[in-house]
Amino acid sequence: MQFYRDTWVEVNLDYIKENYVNIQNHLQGGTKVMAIVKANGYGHGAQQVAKHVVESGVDYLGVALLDEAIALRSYGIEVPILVLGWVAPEYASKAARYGITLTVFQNEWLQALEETSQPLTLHLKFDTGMNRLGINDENEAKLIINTIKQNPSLKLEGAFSHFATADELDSELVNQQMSRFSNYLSLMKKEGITPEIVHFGNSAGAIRFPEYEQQYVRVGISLYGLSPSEEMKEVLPFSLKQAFSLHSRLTHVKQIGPGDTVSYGATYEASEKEWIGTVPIGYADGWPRRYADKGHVLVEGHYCKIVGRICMDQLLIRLPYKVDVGTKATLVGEQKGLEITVDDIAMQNDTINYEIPCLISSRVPRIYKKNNVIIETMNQILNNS
Ligand code: PMH
Repeated sequence: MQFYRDTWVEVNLDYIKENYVNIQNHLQGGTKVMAIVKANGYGHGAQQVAKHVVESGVDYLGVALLDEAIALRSYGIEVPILVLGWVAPEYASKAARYGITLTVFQNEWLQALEETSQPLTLHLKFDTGMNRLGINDENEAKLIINTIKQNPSLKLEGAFSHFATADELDSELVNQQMSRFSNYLSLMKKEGITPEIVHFGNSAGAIRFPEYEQQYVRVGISLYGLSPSEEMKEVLPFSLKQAFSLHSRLTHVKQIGPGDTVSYGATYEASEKEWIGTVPIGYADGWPRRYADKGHVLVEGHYCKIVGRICMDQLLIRLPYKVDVGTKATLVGEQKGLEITVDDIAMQNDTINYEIPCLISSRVPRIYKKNNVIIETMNQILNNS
């Protein structure tokens, strides 16, 4: 094993495949899953997740940054990759060279393009209500389409939009967005362009509107086995399996007495004789400092309260009894029938599940399991895998 610290993330690749297959089977009319692996695969590891989903049948990937797309190419991923974010026009030729698809929504962007020797594949992004990125004006749409038509090295392959509220069960904006998007698609048709690939749904859209006519849905959070929102848990047509877990091992165990305090600021004071364990994970690993208030860690199948302040590299827990140094401590995951989920951590930190695995820093090695066997480890500190 190529890491020397006692804290690691485990990614269950079988669960990712199961989530993918369930979503794919749920979709109708030939719609396929574009796997979204931006932000290091939502913290799970973009390369390993990409490789695994491609082996499982995914034939299009989505990322946020050109850098993320190039990293996947360098890793040997050959399927089309769409960059969902804005890429400076001076880097478009780089994208073309790597066969990476870019998102376009500004006419000035097209005009700033330098000559490319290879064709550049583009997807038009329409803003239908998110007001983040995208064309939100018909005249701008016409201008862009005409500019693309005049440039033979540009291949307009796709058109897409993004839902702002598909994870809310009762939202008028979803229908408004759908109708605005279909107006834009009609406009494209009138201008003589029918994109090969239309995509709109994120996880929530894919799960709630499987019949919506589109070639792809861009699926992120549910691929990793997490629900797009709490309210959506009630309408999930299949169960999602959380692929992410986070573990550590106790590096020190000691007994303290009444009046003894723990960690910086001496905020926790023992009222009796207590066993305290040191867990080598801290806020520099992305374990939120504010989690100290209510957080627990599982040790030998017991919920152990985090006591005192979370430090940069370590935190302290109260143990039910003396346990050995080296005993496993689970921060996210299961132990003896008890579980701490990503959703539990998110709720206790007043955030969404998306944020939690993304926050676990590159300092924490990732190990990848298939059939309960480790098939790969990734330690970005030593840059090995
Ligand atoms: N498409 C785009 C353009 C996105 O920004 C995202 C997620 C997805 C698809 C996948 O969505 P899902 O994970 O809900 O399936 N983007 C973000 C974001 O910007 N903040 O949180 C999720």
